[in-house]
Amino acid sequence: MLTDEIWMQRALDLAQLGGGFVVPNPWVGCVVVRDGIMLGEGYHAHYGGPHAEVRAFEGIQDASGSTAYVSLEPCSHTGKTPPCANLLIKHQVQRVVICNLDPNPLVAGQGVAKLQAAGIDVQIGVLSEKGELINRRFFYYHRNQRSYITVKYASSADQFIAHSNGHAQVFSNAISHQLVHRLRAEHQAILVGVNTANADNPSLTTRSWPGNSPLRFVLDPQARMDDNLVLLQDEFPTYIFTYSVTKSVGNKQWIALGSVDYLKTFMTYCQENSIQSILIEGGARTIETFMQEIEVQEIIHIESNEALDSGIAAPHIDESYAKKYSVGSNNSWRIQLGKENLA
Ligand code: AOF
Ligand code: ZN
Repeated sequence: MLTDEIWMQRALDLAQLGGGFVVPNPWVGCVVVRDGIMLGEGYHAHYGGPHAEVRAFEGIQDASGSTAYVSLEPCSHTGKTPPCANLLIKHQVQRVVICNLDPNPLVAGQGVAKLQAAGIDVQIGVLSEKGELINRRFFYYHRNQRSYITVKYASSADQFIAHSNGHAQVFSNAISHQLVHRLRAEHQAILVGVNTANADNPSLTTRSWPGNSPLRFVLDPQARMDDNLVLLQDEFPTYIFTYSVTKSVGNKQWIALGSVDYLKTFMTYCQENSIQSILIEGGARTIETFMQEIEVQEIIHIESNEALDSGIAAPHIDESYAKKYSVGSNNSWRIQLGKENLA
């Protein structure tokens, strides 16, 4: 690896320490280096908190002539914190190395322009593929003005997702359970269909991984959700999307989308409300409807090594497109990547 790549890798590693706490912000890391010595480093640790650059420069007295490695273009807007580009200029950084440009229209090249106008040497694109991968949901949303959709489902070895009567069967082991909770923390919203809500009575919160809980969405065209479900009884907000019912009870909201183009109207609602990413957790009908009507960006299939013999069939999915986790007893598991996969 070249020197710039080594330091950028460090910035990317730091970025990911933001884990389940930064959504819908991107993961960003920053390392300040002079003469081969690291002067400071930091990362964006939680949504609403200081940006990576602020943390990296916190303890530095003199950064003049240094190089700042930032995994995302330094911001140029005054958001919850002042612009990071101004901070780098104030510290008399000589060179800024950036992994990816920030497609957020609030920034979108203006951070780079500010740095260059101040005479700073700017280099863009170091380890850009790695940065694209870790912030894929953030980038997709800002480039397409559309939510990034991840489908996750678990099945038996013979491709059933539940018993015939709709009762749930646990296919996951402790490790895949953690993976699911990590995915929840990394998405802005989680969605299930009404049949899954009524059959499983899920809470859809993040518990087995450090991070925030996603917003909870239920597709319930006919407003058939049972009143006594956790989703309607606990203290967290729930959004229920119907054809024609609009009401709210405490922080539970029913939103009418109409029966024509219901799912497309749902996607428009998400766009208008800046929902960056959605994790679809079932069931089979909801997943299949999404696969048929809406473009899905990522599929995660957790497959048990045990057969169920009968039950509700798993959605028909092109496995070459899915990331498959095979789980077994003793918490063993194996990751099988489809040909179009993200690592
Ligand atoms: C940076 N460094 O560490 C991050 C950046 O709401 P705010 O004020 O936190 O701004 C969020 C936006 O700032 C976010 O959408 C993205 O464009 C950029 N994130 N920029 O220079 C950071 N997290
Ligand atoms: Zn910033």
